Amino acid sequence: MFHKILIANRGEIALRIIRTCKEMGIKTVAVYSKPDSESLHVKLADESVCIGPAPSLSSYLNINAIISAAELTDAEAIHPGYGFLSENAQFAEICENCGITFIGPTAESMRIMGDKISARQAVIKVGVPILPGTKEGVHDVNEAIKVAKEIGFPVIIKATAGGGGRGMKIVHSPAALPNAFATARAEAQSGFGNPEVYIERYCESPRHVEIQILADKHGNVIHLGERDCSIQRRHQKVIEEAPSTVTTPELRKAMGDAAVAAAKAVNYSSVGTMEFLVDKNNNFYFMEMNTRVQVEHPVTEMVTGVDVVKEQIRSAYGLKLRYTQDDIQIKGHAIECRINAEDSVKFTPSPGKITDYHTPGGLGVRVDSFVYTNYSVLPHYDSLIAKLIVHADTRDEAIKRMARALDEYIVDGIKTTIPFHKRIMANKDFIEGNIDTGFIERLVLE
Ligand code: MV4
Repeated sequence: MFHKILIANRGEIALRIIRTCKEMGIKTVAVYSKPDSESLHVKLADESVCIGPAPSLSSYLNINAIISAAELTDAEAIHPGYGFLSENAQFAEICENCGITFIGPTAESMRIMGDKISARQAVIKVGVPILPGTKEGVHDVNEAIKVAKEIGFPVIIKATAGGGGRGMKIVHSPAALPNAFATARAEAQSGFGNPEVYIERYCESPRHVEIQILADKHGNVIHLGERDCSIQRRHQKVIEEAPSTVTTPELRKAMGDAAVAAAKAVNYSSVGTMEFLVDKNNNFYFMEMNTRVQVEHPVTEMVTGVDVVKEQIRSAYGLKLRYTQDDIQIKGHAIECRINAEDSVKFTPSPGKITDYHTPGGLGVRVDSFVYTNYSVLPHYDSLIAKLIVHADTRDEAIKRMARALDEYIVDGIKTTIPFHKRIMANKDFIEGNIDTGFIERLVLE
């Protein structure tokens, strides 16, 4: 196994990775920006290297500084976490060229899945269902109107180089298309450096259901069931749960088989996630693949007992998968609430010093965080300060356990989204499992 891994990230995910490394007997190197010197990931790692000033471009995205830190400390592998360099194929390539293992898939798999049109083409070949849409990029407005009429309105315009919902345009009529098409192309250019867009049939009020997969470098792929991430606000997930209230064993098997086939289609190795939309009739459609460990991976860990980060490291080292599909059983129900340093009504950032901090505990409660009393939440980075995860036998018990844990949680000195989560745990539609991607918008209007 690796002797030493460098973690090219900060915050809760850096701690999450360090914890698994410790259990595997692997030494860890933290990298940090100047204002992060007091962060827990620096204190918990065996060694640490400062890689630059506060702005991410100069530190956590600074490839030269990170590779230098790995060479300086003799780290054999780099774990990118999520965000930052985690889906940067060029970074993966540079690591490999320097003799450092990138803990993730190959640069080639990342490139295919990073381009949404090539991802669609790759999965269509193996029979994975997708929404009707264009097979190539759409380059002029007359062509856009022609294909939109063939698909049928409403349609959605998406950036080929996009992902995560940014820059999408929903179009309800031919008259609205020219404007939407021009705006989508301009936003794709400014957001992703590539103006190309494609068009799909728009699916109204879907569920966002994603399948976690595990793949080794020997062609073995299994899935760990689904997560329902329908509770989102402006394409930021707020609550995730496993299993989904829509999945029957049959639907889980169909989606799981599709996810495994899609992974095999791009020779995928490492952990990854296939994102699907599920419509009101329980039809599912492939949207995109995330080629990294995700924020919400703990809910899958709680219901399967599999340490996703440990399997990712083992896979990167070249070990064969030690589970077969039949070994994976979904047990109970898990929910994760993302606790952000934000105003819980306006969602504006609320950085600053945490004057008092107390985490909930008890049976079935897990807190993945990096903050402590007197820690100052920095304004430079993501506002996620903690993930509160609960596990129980049933969904009803998990909701009650989450409400209880949220009541115990004390974070003084800054505003957090804890009050917003308490509201959701008491919401009738949430309790009944009546959720789709429009849930929060309806709740905020109440
Ligand atoms: C869609 C869609 C409906 N129809 N595609 C958002 C994240 C990205 N991975 C895919 N997303 C969506 N793609 C089709 N053809 C709905 C979403 C979607 C969404 C759209 C508008 C507002 C909020 C949303 C939340 C989740 C998913």
